[in-house]
This record gives sequence, structure tokens and C-alpha cells, in this order.
Amino acid sequence: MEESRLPPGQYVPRGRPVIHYGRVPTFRPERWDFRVFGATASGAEHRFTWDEFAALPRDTRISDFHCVTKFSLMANEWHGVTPATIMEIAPPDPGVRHVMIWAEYGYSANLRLSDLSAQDTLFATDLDEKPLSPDRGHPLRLVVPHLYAWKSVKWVRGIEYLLEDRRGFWEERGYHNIGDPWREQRYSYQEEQGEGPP
Ligand SMILES: Nc1nc2c(c(=O)[nH]1)N[C@H]1C(S)=C(S)[C@@H](COP(=O)(O)O)O[C@H]1N2
Ligand SMILES: [Mo]
Repeated sequence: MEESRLPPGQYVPRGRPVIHYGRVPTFRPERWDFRVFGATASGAEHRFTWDEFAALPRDTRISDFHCVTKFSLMANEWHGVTPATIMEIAPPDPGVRHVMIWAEYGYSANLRLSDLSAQDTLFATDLDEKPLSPDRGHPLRLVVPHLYAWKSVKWVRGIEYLLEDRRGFWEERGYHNIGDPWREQRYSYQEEQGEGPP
């Protein structure tokens, strides 16, 4: 049932809001790359060109997502590349527990490695059987449905493997380091011991 699928304090709006900070970037395939860097297992950075990324195997995930401003978008069909596929090609050092997801213009969001490798998390190229529109993150966005949607980074360009947790763009500006909507982890003042960087 719809209600049991809605985290506390959330509502389903009319229409499908688009929300982000700053401008919509222009996609230039010849300049685009996806970098996996930081504490990789090999110590080297792995770089995918757009053609390489587009040739990776695909999966589909159906999920809801929840913005901290309280609207939720239900039953989105995302199609794209699983983090597991990328992590097989460019694995993290065994000491890695956190990642920073990087996007155009320096937008970022930090995640626990376990959130990145969760079953429902996907690097999406398509929404509801169509390529992402520019304002929804074309050509690639991360979708982390089990965390507030600021973690679902649009126009994503890379993963940085971290040996120590660090706050991303909104996490530095007063939002919760973890952001679990089922526990209403909206703001950093709610963080308990161990939920934020040391
Ligand atoms: N690069 C980038 N990704 C972003 C944002 C942003 O400002 N920049 N905003 C986030 C927020 S707060 C939300 S609610 C969702 C909104 O996704 P939508 O526009 O597809 O609804 O994108 C997230 N991803
Ligand atoms: Mo949001």
C-alpha cells in the first residue's frame, strides 16, 4: 500500500518536481569521463570514457525517492549500471568504508560503501524507459532510493574511495551525514555518535 511506502513526514505531490542547486550542465560526450579514484585497490585511478561506460551491462530497479523538502516520487523505473559492476572493474582498497560521489560543478555527496553497494542503488541512464532528461541528470545520475534524494547525485562524474568519511555538499551545509528517510535523519544536529566523520 502507498501509505506504508511513505516515510514519516513525506507526501506525494502533484506532478514530478525537478530540483537541484545551480545550472543544468551541457553533456559533451567527447569530454565526459567517469573517474574512480582515491583509495583504489591498485592505487591507480580508473577512467571510463562515455563509450566505455555506455557499453557496460545494464540492470533495472524500481524504487521511490524521498526529498528532504518532503516530497516523494513513487515507482520510478531506473535503468543503468550497478555500482557492483563498476567496483568489480575498479575495486576499492580493503580499508574503504566510505565514498564521495562527485558531479559536474563540484557537487558531491558522501555515502557509506554499504549504501553504494546496496541492492537498490544504481547509476542510472534512463528513467521510465527514456534516457534521462537534461534536468534529471543526463547522461548519468546516481540513485540511492533508501537515503534522502540529495544523495542521488545528478550529472555524476566519479567515485572517490575514502579511507576516512568526509562530508559532501549538503552534508557540510547542515544536512544529516547519513540521511535515512525512514529514521527522519534530515539535519546534522540529529546525528548521533558515530554517524558523522570524526
Ligand atoms: N548534481 C546534483 N545532483 C542533485 C542535486 C543537485 O543540486 N545537484 N539535488 C539533489 C536533490 S536535493 C534532489 S531532491 C534530487 C532531485 O531529483 P529530480 O530533479 O530528478 O527530482 O536530486 C539530487 N541530486
Ligand atoms: Mo532534495
